[in-house]
Amino acid sequence: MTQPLVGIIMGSQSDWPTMREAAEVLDELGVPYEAKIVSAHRTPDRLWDYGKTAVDRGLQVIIAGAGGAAHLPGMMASKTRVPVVGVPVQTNALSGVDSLYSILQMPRGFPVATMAIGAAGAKNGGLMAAGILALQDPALAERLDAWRTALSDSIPDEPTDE
Ligand code: RP5
Repeated sequence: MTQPLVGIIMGSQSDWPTMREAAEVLDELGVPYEAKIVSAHRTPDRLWDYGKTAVDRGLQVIIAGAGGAAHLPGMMASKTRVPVVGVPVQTNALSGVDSLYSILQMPRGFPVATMAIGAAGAKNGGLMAAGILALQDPALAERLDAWRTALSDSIPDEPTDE
């Protein structure tokens, strides 16, 4: 089995439809990852263990998504020096602004790279992780460049009426 370089973690099964966007783009780019449910509130011991072992297990980026009182990315950043990319999951009550604010305003010293709310944020989280890994991996850098070019090429010059 290929050693995962990216850890995708999320607070709940209900976050998976959002966080799957990160997984899908990593699949497209051929980046090995793992996906786990790790909740700051419901499984704090699991969070602690994950953070404590992340470096030794060879993880190079962690993408952490959570909604509401979204403490997972920040708590993970407090537990490991592996860079943490935070994804605020959209919520029903406050549309994900609660998640965004919970993740964004980290105290000096323990950064989380916060993405946009929801699916776009999760996809960009995957791309951010790939970009970090591509700095040391020329083959991945080529695949990422090609992915970006294909996206640009898919944008039409002019709008149509459908
Ligand atoms: C957070 O609470 C999770 O990240 C999720 O976004 C939110 C709701 O979780 P469920 O009640 O759907 O399990 O911990």
